[in-house]
Amino acid sequence: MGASASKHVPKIFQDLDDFDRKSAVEYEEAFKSGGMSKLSKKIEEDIGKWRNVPVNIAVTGNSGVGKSSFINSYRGLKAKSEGAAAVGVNETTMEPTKYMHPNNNSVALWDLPGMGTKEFPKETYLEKVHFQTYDYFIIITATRFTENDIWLANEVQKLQKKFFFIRTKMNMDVENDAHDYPGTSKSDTVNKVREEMKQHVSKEHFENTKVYLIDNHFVLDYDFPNLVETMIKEAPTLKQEAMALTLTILTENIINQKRSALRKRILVVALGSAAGGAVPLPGTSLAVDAAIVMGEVEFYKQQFGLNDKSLHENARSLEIDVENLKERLNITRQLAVASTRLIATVVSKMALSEVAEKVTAFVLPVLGSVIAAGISYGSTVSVLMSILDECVSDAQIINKQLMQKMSESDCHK
Ligand SMILES: Nc1nc2c(ncn2[C@@H]2O[C@H](COP(=O)(O)OP(=O)(O)OP(=O)(O)O)[C@@H](O)[C@H]2O)c(=O)[nH]1
Ligand SMILES: [Mg+2]
Repeated sequence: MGASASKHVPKIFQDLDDFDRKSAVEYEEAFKSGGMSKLSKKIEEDIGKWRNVPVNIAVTGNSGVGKSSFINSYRGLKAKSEGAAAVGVNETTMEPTKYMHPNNNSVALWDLPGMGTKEFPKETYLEKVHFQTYDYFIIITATRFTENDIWLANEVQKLQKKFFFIRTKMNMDVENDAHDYPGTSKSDTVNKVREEMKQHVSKEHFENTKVYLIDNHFVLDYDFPNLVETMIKEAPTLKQEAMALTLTILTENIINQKRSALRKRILVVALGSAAGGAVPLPGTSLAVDAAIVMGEVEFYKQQFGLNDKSLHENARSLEIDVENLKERLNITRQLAVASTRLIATVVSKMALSEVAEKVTAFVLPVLGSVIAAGISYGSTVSVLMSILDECVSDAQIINKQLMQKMSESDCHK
């Protein structure tokens, strides 16, 4: 079966066609030369790599436009959260100020000092703020871009760096229009501002540059989701994974991006399944490495906003009881108190044995000796993939309900 198995890629691997054979060989070598302990060390290093990929986002714009608020929103923080950038305080930044993402020290947003001052004259501005360190420049306005904003966009472009034009405080425009011109809908205001901004930047020779209309207080609304998705899409592959796994803003696309990063990770994580750690799943012929499964399930819950803290926050946003929210989800209720027995109950409904066999057959040609030692590899992989999909589906349910709630409250404006 071995050789032919690699030709018939099981369905489960269809989105894993870049299953990295080169690193598979390295795992096999690590195991052969140093046994399970060397292999485990390598696995740990590899699955933690995304936390060491630096992503640096520079944020600029006039005073009061919402730079600090944007820095907080991107990091999933409220103004009053611990570690949040001070909002509404006129803080003159004298040097680039770094704000790290609470989930990942390697992802940072930088509040840049304004340019054109004595300390930061235009001529030396970019050098002084170390422009080469940033992956993106976020240029923010709450009205129209200033001469300095436009100058910066041009310079950043010349240096082959990426920038995004952002227009904040959309909710204020929507509310003002509805007050001043009763009957104006939210989309009327959005379309009007979009057209105004388009004409404004076209005059500055940015005909094809999108201006993202956002409101920092509503990250699932306006162009905020599209902005973060585009930032991920335009990053190099390694940074894409780091950004997707770091983000706490969950949109349908980000949930899918997280899913694909986590699926790839499963093949590596499960290599650590040691014969000694295998626990039989009652009612099935399978054994899984319980420690690995539990560890990953905790990670999924954190990634998809399914841990207690996030569930409470989401229930509050949906104006329902947290127990009621759990009722609406597929498995969270069971996994909230994850234990092997409960995991077994969850997965016993699924036809896993066949998948487990196929997984083992698929990797056997490259990872023969590792798999022989970790008898539960195939079932650990298939159990994790099933649980991952349940978590993805829960995250999508919550996301849909939040979106629906948002559109209902728009209708009542
Ligand atoms: N409605 C609304 N208010 C916002 C938005 N962004 C920021 N604000 C408010 O605008 C005020 C200024 O926001 P900050 O985030 O402190 O602005 P800043 O650009 O960091 O200001 P400086 O640090 O002084 O340059 C605060 O009261 C924020 O709550 C937004 O998108 N919508
Ligand atoms: Mg500020």
